[in-house]
Amino acid sequence: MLSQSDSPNTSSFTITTAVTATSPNSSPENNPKPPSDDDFFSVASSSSSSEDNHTEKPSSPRHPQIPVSWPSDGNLTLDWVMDLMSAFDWSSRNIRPSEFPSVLPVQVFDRLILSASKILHKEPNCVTIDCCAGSSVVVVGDVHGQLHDVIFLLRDTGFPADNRFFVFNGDYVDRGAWGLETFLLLLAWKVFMPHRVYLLRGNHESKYCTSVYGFEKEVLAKYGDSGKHAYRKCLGCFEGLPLASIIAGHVYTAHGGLFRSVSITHSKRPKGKKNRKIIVDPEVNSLSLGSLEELSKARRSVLDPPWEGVNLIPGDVLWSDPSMSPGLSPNKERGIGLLWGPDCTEEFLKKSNLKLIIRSHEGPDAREKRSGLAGMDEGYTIDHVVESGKLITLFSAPDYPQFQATEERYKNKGAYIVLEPPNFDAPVFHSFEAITPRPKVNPYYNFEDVIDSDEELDLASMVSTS
Ligand SMILES: [Mn+2]
Repeated sequence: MLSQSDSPNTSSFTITTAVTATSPNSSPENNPKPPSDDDFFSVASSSSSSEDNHTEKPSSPRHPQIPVSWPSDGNLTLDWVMDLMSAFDWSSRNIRPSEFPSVLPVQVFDRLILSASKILHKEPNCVTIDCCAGSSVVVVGDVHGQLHDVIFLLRDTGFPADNRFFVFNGDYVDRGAWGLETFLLLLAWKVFMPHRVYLLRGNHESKYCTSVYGFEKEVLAKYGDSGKHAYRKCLGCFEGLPLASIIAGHVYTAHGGLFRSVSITHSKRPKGKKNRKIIVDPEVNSLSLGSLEELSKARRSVLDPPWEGVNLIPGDVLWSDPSMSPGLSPNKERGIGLLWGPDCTEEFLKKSNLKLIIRSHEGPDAREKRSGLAGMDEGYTIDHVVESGKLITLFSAPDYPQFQATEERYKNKGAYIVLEPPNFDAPVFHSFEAITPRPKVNPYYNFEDVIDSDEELDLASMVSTS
């Protein structure tokens, strides 16, 4: 039903190309030619010959307007955002990563990141989305640098608009090869429509994860001499991302999910200076569920959310997972965050007067190892059904992970959720398949050695950075 080739929204790309053709500064001489003397992108040009049903013909046959320049009046427009999307789609298929500055010069990157950071840092930890009767809200889970799938999703559901809100649940970067383009595209939407597009933080929007799962190396490869500067700017922006949202007073969304109360948890453990890893509070009995009021007071502006000390709410919100066993307990698999049972889902919904929790954070690889919880084949699962409502996990990266050491792939679909008036609490699920084949590109991390699904992180290495 959601086949890419005949999506009704495909025509929106006409806008892009039309605008591109009339943009000022159009100068084909500025455009680097695709390298003809090597086969780095050979797959991109031959992709249309594949017999795969889900193959998409290159969606931007026309050369986009590059380099992208910052609007002279400093105000982003719909045309500008569409042009940026078109430029990223084109560059991902036609030029080398090291030529990225010829598409988005670092000066323009700086302006975009600065504009977005200013907006994001001012938002509260938990953003409130009050939508009117004629509006819908699209909720999106992990996308992990899979640019072409994100573009498909946006076209499929319809772009952000006055009557269409978006809440992204984090994990924009890492693993996939186009985390930079994905993150910047979403930042552009945020800057253009700050009260329609909401970008929440995922656990991968951190210094630790991006140094292990590829985003840092990706930025260094794409921005060369300016790479360290660009990476630092991204980290600064990550720190500003809010942690959670409340939609229409009925729906709570966050990347990992629920979190502990910090008011009564006093850990008296000695600080593990040189100690190795995984130090979770052994006083399980002291764990109790946190409130939205406590969430609003947490200090989220940290490069890596701490897993010990007093500022534990950000780490819980970004890293926790649901469980089928009742109660709250330390998330030993992850080494940070919590596991929470159906009773906690009920308690949180009831005391916050909510109907639905939509969280993300678990892909097909993570779910393969979770007994009692459903697999991620369709891009979503309904994990808890309790008296007050439901808990849903939403994952929006199809055919994940992009780079995988084993022959056998999960072939999972991604999904997004649409919430409609009047109550916005009856989720409509849309599953979609990956845009394949992906442009040929090298990974930015050693995917054969890096463990799956963020388990057993070497948390001690975060000490010096957080
Ligand atoms: Mn995650």
